[in-house]
Amino acid sequence: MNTQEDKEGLGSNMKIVFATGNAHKVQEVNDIAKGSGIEFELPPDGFNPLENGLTFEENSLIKAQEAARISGRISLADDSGLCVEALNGEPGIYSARYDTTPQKRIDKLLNNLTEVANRRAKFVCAMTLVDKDGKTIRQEVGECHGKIAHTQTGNNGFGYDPIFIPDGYDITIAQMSEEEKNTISHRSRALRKMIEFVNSWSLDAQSYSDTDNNYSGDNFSKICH
Ligand code: ITT
Repeated sequence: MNTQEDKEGLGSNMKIVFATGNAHKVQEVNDIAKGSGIEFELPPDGFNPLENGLTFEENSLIKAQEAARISGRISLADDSGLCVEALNGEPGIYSARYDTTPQKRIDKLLNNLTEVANRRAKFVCAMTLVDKDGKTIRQEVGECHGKIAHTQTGNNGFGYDPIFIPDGYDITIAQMSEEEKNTISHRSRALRKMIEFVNSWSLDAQSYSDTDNNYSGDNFSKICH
């Protein structure tokens, strides 16, 4: 039988704090992680990170460290957004702050692309896993490429899903089932790499160095860039 420590550490049936205030993200990552032995939980009350990083990677580290600080547990964060080629990558890391409501953000983006022929865009998701002291264990990035539709369609998903048509499709993500979104999304691409890493990693005291801010050893050769 697993002890509480087993369940909340890294091993089979582990529970990891998912550092977000966006409940939809937690639902998505738990759907993607089904069958992996990992379950994600919202952080405790009081999770309010100051997202003042300049990249998706920096902001995901800030969120993961804040969740670890208030929970005292291993935490994973996702910072994500939509980068539009014709807008020089905007809204990018400011996707959640582009305007005051999800509908206004969609309207603003479509307005900014009126009569713009180049509709190329990509969703980006950077994930950072930190230990209970906030030290980086691993970073992974996932992308989903596509284009911005001329009008919004569909009710599934969240955020900019109603105006994003992934490559190889002629429907928006908001017209897809959750299962379909999870086969191609930026979040699923980053998370699958993270799960593969976590499941292949046995926490080895020998491979942990207290003197630097990262883990060392063979399993950690590709750690946080
Ligand atoms: P947390 O910071 O608490 O995680 P958030 O929603 O503010 O929640 P981000 O700072 O990572 O998350 O901002 C991501 C924004 O990018 C999100 O609010 C959406 O507007 C957009 N976005 C990210 N992933 C998306 C997805 O899968 N589908 C549609 N829009 C997405």
